[in-house]
Amino acid sequence: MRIGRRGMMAGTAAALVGAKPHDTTADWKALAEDVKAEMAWAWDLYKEHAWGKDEIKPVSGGNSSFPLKNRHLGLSLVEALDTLWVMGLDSRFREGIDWVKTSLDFDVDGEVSVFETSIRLVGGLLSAHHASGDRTVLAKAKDLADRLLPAFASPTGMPYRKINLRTGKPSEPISSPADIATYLPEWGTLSRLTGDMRYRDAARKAVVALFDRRSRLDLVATQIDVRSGEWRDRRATIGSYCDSFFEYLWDAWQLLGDTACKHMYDVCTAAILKHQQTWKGGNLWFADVDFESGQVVSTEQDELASFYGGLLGQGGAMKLGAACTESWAKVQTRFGILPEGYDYAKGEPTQKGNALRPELADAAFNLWLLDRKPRWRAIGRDHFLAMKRWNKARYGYTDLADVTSDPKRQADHCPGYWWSEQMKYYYLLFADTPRFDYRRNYLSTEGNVLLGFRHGR
Ligand code: DMJ
Repeated sequence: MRIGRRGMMAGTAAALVGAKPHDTTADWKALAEDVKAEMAWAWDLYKEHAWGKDEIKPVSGGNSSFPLKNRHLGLSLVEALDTLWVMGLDSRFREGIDWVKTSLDFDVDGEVSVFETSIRLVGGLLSAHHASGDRTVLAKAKDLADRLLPAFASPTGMPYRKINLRTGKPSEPISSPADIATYLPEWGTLSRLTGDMRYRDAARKAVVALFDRRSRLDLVATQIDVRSGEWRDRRATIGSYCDSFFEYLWDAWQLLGDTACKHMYDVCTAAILKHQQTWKGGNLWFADVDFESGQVVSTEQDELASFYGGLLGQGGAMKLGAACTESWAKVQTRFGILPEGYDYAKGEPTQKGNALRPELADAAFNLWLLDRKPRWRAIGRDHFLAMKRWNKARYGYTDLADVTSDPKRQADHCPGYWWSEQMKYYYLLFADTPRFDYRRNYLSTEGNVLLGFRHGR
């Protein structure tokens, strides 16, 4: 049964989630079919109202551009491709691939974020190539990476934050660990597929340059000048600005067998556990601290930090990873949808919106891949059901302006990662699909599958 919009808006905070949090039973196959049906529904609306645009506005039916200003690169379409394929939505996948081959053109006089463009578009095209085997799609990924590559020509080897796609002129030298060091899995894959090692080498040099500038406590802060290598901020966090730096140290080891990255991951993780790990009321959190003294500077957590339990689990710290994910799952149970910011010391949201985020589902999926405990599936189920209840709008799924209001207030934006991340995590968690190798796989920070698709099924 589909609940009507009016029905979705009714109800109290206590009744937000579709099933009791610790109930780990469900008809998983039926849930997987439901996820797939929602994906098909959203794709068809995107096709009708925003085809080739970056992002649909799910409430008004308009569109918005990202990562360029006022020019579109079909971001949502590219991000959706491997999700469509793994769900078996083959005709939709083919129409998306056809659009990429005939209409996607990166020769645009405009500035993009190097990091966002790489994880979303280079990564999206590489996973679409993995799904389709189509060399034209790979050529598009290479063309885009070639346009981003000049950003790495700084005195330190750490990339500028932005670059003009046509002229190759870099800009914005003040950058963050996430912007600097979230490339190796995609760019290493591109090097492997093309035989051109420049991508991997540039990405690797940037990682090492950043790691070498860590403090004596082995912590990194959020802002650094890529020209001088001088830090411009002192706050160490596992959240926004730093999150995927840690993730890609582990991932470069996992996907590329890079032992130096494994070492860097171990060093960074030991420092985080020593200086940032905080227990409050039995819940595990990670304080923001001064990167040189270790003093706590903030007890606010970004929602983005809720991915971290999955990473800890992957790195071998399963108990801590599970505890971290359970801390966030309690916040999910309390608000239905996680707020963008949450202060664990006060037990209050600090930013009441939610940008249709996938991180808790990401952590649940990663933990489930490791130990197959039904609890992680249940967290993913609750994430999905709450999203269906609160984020569904006339033209697709939208972000929320306030998760604490009753009813929750919708905004009007569907970010590209929605197509690549949570819809895929839910489906893979519930479906047991033969198209995916559940033992040997790799999903990027954007959920792009760079290893693990099984063809002929
Ligand atoms: C995604 O673009 C990636 O996961 C990134 O690393 C940080 N988070 C967003 C989605 O919230």
